[in-house]
Amino acid sequence: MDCKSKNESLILQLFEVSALKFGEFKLKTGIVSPVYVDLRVVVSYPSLMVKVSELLWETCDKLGITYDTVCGVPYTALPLATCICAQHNLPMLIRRKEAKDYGTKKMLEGVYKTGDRCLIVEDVVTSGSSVKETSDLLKEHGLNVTDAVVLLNREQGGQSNLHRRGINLISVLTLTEVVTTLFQHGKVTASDLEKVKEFLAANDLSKKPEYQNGNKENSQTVFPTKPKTEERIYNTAVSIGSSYKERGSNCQHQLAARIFQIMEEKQSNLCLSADVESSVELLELAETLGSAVCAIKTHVDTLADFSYSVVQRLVEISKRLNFVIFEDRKFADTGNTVKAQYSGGMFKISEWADLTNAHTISGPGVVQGLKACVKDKPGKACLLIAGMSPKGNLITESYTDATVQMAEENSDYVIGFICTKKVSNNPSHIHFTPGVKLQVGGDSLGQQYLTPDEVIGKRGVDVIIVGRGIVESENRVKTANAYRAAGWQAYLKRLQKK
Ligand code: 5BU
Repeated sequence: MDCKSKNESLILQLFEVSALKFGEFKLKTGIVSPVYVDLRVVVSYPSLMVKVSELLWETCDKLGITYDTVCGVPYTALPLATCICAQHNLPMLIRRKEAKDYGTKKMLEGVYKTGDRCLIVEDVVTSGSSVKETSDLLKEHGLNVTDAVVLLNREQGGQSNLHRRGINLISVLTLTEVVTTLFQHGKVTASDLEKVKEFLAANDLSKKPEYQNGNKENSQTVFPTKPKTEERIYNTAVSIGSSYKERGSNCQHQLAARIFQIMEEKQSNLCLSADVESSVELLELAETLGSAVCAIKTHVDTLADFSYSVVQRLVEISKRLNFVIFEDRKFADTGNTVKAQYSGGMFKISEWADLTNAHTISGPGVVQGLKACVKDKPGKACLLIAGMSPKGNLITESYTDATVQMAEENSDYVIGFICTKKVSNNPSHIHFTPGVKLQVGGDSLGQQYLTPDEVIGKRGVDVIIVGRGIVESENRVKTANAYRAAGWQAYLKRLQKK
């Protein structure tokens, strides 16, 4: 059975045993939630418990996560951790919630040594605070915690909250996947589906300071009564039509904020696509055009004479001339493979590229795999390919929508899109558009060009990516400045229209 059908069958079973309930649930605070998740019942169904624990283990295994020991967050995840460890012959630790009032008073039971890597196992993550508490205790005991695996991510900000603490959250299921699958199987109504989506949109706990540090994981008790509409997801005065400056000062991701800031400072929304075969030429382009651009995009695998020192020099120039390095690698494989491609081989892209990009065709594992390489590097990020410029490309509207959803679920690493028009209303998302020239047209191999005015002014994107329009021009400096001016004017005009 493939991963998708395994998840599907698990979701249906969880629904059958009433671990997932839909309707109106008045919670402790009097607030009404459209969904209630109670995975405690799983212990009463042994084959389901084994299935859940196998999926937790497999998900980590596919991503190549390594660890020396496992600890379940008490209490629901304790039996899950036990099954994983018994089945795969792994040592386990038990975290006590309360210290014993007799004997050793230990909060952590089991055998371990300082520096051991411990994988945390959890049933449901909302704000992430229970995982954080467990991680704090493990760290106090000298263990190293970098990854946590959860059966169900409620997509309410737990992932970003944990990422901020250096913990990579790996999830088997998301609430959106759960409710969508149940809808597809006729188990919940379209209205249930809509209510959950609206509810999620309105309840991102990563934006609420009390959930960033506190002990409020049981946030099933604090949902608001009224779901908000799509327009209200981004509950701030800043919209996608606001200035780069405003958007930059309101976005969470370090690299997104930096790109907005560079654009504003240099008055440039131009990304040079430095598509050349010689390292000398690449460095020359960076030296001569670096001050006119916000980013330089590379295809390092087209350099005939690649050596690692070239990218080291490029990094030095990028710091001096203040631009971002974007390796247009278009990762598209399994999580495990992209992880090796991003951090390894001769290119070691994750070491020097600030930004890279990925196709979403292979599902969320691609993002998880990439993210795993840079979890200690908050200045690294990725764009998802939500649209392409070439004629006849196979990207459909639903593919684009699913890609945007994937970006939302990975806001700790995904900061925007490659696209040909605005695809997201989230003001933190940066839209990068290739296939741009001062004259519309195309090449003989399917490339299609639109003007800066069209893509920035009319289609609402943020950054123009220009390659041959500059690289093949007679005077690269002059032409780059012409593109910079055209992109910036189109942006200013758009702001005025607002
Ligand atoms: P051009 O010379 O301006 O056509 O170069 C465009 C660059 O953008 C080139 O490096 C492409 O690989 C890249 N590109 C694109 O043109 N269209 C797409 O849809 C994507 C990337 Br994704």
